[in-house]
Amino acid sequence: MNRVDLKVVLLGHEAVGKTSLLERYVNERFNESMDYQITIATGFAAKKIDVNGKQIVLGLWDTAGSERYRTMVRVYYRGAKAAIICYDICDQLSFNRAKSWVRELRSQEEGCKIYFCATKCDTIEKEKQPVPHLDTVKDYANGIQSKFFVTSSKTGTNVYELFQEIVKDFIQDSKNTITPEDVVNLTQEMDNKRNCCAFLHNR
Ligand SMILES: Nc1nc2c(ncn2[C@@H]2O[C@H](COP(=O)(O)OP(=O)(O)OP(=O)(O)O)[C@@H](O)[C@H]2O)c(=O)[nH]1
Ligand SMILES: [Mg+2]
Repeated sequence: MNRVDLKVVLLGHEAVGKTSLLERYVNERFNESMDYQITIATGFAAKKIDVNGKQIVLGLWDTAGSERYRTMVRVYYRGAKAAIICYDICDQLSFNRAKSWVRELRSQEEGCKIYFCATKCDTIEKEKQPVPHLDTVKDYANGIQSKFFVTSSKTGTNVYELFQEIVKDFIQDSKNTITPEDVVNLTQEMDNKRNCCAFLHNR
C-alpha cells in the first residue's frame, strides 16, 4: 500500500496512551498485561477504509512522547492533515505538555486540524478524578477550535468515534464525491496481512 490519502499524527507526553489508541483502532486490541514499552522515535500504521465503495487510506503516525525525541518528532508531523493530541485524563503534567504541542503545531503546521484527546477514561473512579476538570479542558479545546474526545483504549470508548470524525472532516474539507453521511455507513477492512495494517512499533 503506497498511497496515503490522509496523514494523521499522534502527539502527547510519554505514557499517555498514544500507541494503545492506535493499537485499539487498527487491531482492535488492548494488552493490559503488556509491560509498558516506550515508543522510540515513531511507529507507523496504515488503515484502508471503505466509504461507499471508495477507498481512503489513512496513514497513522505514532510518535514518541519522551522529551528526548521531541526534535525528531517534528519531522513526522510535517504534512499531517490531522493531529490527535493526547493527555492522560488524570495527569495535569501531560495536559500541560499537550498544550505545548498545540502551540508548536499551530506555529509549524497551520493546515493541520487538531483533535484534543483525554485518554484512559476507564481509570476514573470515585477516588480518582479528572485533572484538570473536564469543563476546563472543554473550554480550552473550544478556545483552540479543536474537537475534544474522552477515550479509553482499554474499553474502546470513543476510539472508533474519534477516527471516524477525522475521516468525516477530511471528506468534508476535500469536497470530493463522498458525502459525510456516507462515512456513517463506512465499512472497515481489517486484513492485517495484506490490505490493512503494517503496524511497526519502535521504528
Ligand atoms: N487503564 C488504561 N491504561 C491505558 C490506556 N491506554 C494506555 N494505557 C496504559 O498506559 C501505558 C502507556 O501506554 P502507551 O500506549 O504505550 O503510551 P504512549 O503514549 O505510546 O507512550 P510513549 O510511547 O512513551 O510516548 C501502558 O501501560 C498502557 O497499557 C487506557 O485507555 N486505559
Ligand atoms: Mg508509544
